[in-house]
Amino acid sequence: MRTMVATVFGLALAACSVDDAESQNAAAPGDRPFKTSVIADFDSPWAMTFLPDGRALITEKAGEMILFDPKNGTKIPVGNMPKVDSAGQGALMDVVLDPQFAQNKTVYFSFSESGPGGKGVALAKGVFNQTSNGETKLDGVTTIFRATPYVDGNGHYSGRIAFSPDGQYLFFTNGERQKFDPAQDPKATLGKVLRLNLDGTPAAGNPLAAKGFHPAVWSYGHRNLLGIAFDKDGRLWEQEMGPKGGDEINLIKPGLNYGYPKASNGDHYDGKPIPDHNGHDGFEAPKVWWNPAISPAGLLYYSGDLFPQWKDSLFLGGLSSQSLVRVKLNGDTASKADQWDMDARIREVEQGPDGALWLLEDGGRGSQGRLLKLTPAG
Ligand SMILES: [Ca+2]
Ligand SMILES: [Ca+2]
Repeated sequence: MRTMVATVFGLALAACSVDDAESQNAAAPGDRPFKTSVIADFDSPWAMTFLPDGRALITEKAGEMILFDPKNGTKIPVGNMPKVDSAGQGALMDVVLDPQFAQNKTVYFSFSESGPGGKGVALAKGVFNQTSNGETKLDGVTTIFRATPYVDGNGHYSGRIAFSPDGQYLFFTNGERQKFDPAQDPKATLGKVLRLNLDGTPAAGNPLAAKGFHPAVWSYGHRNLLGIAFDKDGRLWEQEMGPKGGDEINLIKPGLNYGYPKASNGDHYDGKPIPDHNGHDGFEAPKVWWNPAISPAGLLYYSGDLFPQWKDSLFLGGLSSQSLVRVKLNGDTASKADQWDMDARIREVEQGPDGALWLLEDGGRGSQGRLLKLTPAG
């Protein structure tokens, strides 16, 4: 009896939703499957991650890390953060939890700093500690890896972090610092995806070490790598802000050369052409690229249940495009799926404990730095 009622209801709902979908398509093309709630306001936020208890760590560009509780809106600054050089594109950048966080309370984060030779991006870790009076800090903060070399300028640091699915390795992105050629320089970590041990030392067995590359290098020929994420099958996906008309999604494989600045489907912003990828130039071509640019920021592999239609998708924020972008994966291939206008530069996309999508607006160019929560439209 119960089953029958459910079936009848199911049919009725299915009929309704077809009608609704058709009328909505006629009236409002591109209608979105989510509703957006404004949760909080931050000062140029850059990245976020959720703690197991549902609170979140959120980084702000100028160097503050904030412990935020979505249940009551409480914000507590996290103490002991290092000095950040946040000029230009510099920032306190990514923040991720150790996969064993429940046991070891370890937090990894990245930031730009001044040092010998100029500036560069660094990776650090510390132990989360909240005392009974609420005071919150990272204990034993240690910088465990620094890009090499440090150079002048304030651009293309990258600085995104991802753990391998087995929890044994840290993948860390170093941008080419708007210097172009370092992306092809074997000795520089600039313009590279790196694979590190959890103490920041280069992982043994990296694919190019025997060829004279810096021992941390996993792949090379990248520009400004602003997102990195593993999918459910252990593939490593990366997005990078390319030259004009050359923003990319890449499937990262060990030892491969992704071409920059020798090959790109875009061209230099000063108008100088760059040969397009052609499949037989020795460079790994992107799986998806955008022209005109979307200016991607952040990369999330969606694994939640709240939006079942989004299974096996990548999400990117769009800066210049002021959008949220979905890319559908299918094995080793990827294709553009959705691009929703968000009326603000989107810097970060994160998945919440219940499968909701959380976005951080950038603080620049009129955007307000808000934290947004996306849940299914009613
Ligand atoms: Ca994040
Ligand atoms: Ca080109």
